[in-house]
Amino acid sequence: MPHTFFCSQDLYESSDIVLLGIPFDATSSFRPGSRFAPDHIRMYSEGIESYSPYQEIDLREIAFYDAGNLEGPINNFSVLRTIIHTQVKEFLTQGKKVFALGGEHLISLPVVEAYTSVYPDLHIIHFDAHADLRDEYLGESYSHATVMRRIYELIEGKRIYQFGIRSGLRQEFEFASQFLHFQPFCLNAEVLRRVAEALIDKAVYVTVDLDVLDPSYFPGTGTPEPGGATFHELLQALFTLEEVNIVGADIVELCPPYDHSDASTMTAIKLIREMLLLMGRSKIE
Ligand SMILES: [Mn+2]
Repeated sequence: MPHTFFCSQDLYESSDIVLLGIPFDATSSFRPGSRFAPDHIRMYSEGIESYSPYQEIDLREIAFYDAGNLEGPINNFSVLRTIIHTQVKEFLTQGKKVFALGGEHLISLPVVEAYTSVYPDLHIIHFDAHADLRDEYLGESYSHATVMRRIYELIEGKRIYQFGIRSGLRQEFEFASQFLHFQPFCLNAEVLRRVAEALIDKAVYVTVDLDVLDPSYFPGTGTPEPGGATFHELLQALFTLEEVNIVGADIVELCPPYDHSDASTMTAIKLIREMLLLMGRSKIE
């Protein structure tokens, strides 16, 4: 069984991108299990080709290093938050781009916190079925359902762009419409192209909650939400960011126990390949 994502380079020092597994799912309220995703993804990663016929680049041409999983208390977010922040900041100060593998969506908060300390003008592109803008959920301020609200508090102004949202409270939809760049329901490539143009000189972080995909394509997730994007639509949405300076990214909420066919895992792996190529291609062109 491979212990690293396939095509990972042997040396951290010469890599541009660091893949970091964060197997945390303690606040998953409906169907936990995303803690298994990073290792499951690695184990199955050799099931796809390293060459992308979409971007016409091979993953072997990209200098990325799989740093394994972050170790920490799996049930204690306040401790884990500091551990994630410290580790990500260390990677960033060593000139790396970080690609985080969740785990549940709450892991994005400390990753983004580390990013904003290095990139104070960070912009965020967020793909998700859920707005994740609640102020609290089940008595918790820190939850997969509040993560974008906490990130909003970290980042002043309209620097968050949400796509694909089709579930949330009335207040979350009102909040998003008022305070964020909000494109609910579909992944409109035309709108994304305009966003990409507007962000051309910015440092951008991309967070992908895989439940943005329709459950018919992606049943292996904690909170499936009908009415989502196709795989092709999400891929095309990501490709509109080709010229954008993606300084960091995460992919979250794959929950392998809920898809025994592993089609969801393969979907996640293919998206990771394409996102690594998007992040790394500027170095080889
Ligand atoms: Mn979600």
